[in-house]
Amino acid sequence: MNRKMLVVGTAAAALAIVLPTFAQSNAFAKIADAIKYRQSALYLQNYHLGRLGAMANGRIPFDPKAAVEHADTLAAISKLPFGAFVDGSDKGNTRAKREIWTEKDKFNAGATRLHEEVVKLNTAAKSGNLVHIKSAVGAVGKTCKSCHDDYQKPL
Ligand code: ASC
Repeated sequence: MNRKMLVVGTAAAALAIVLPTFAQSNAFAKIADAIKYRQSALYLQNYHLGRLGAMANGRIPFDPKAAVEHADTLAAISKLPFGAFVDGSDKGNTRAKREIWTEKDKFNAGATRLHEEVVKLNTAAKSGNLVHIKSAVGAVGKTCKSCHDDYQKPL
């Protein structure tokens, strides 16, 4: 490995460590950036949970290696949306309800529950047991739904 590769590699590694906490610092230049950020993070969660759900209910074949990758990605990203519900971001291109900001403790407790269930899903994926994965996918989905029921404006 030459010096340039080493520098690039080290910078990439540092970025990989810094990025997941970026949202926590609320360092958004514009409110619209925060809204886009959390919507993007939630889109990715929906994608990866959706692939696991499709394996769990037989819509796509069970691929144990892919299941672990999806579960690892979910574990890496499941805190990201919640640093982006910054003050003032109830207005704009968003379905977020005002109650997110007036019931912060309850909202944050839901975020914690999501992450806890995602950690269990990760363990289930690593067990390679589809029955365990199925039940863990359901538990994660329940935390999504509970928060959407309380805090997302209907379409
Ligand atoms: C998802 C997603 C949700 C939840 C919910 C579970 O993948 O986008 O909102 O799961 O549908 O009931």
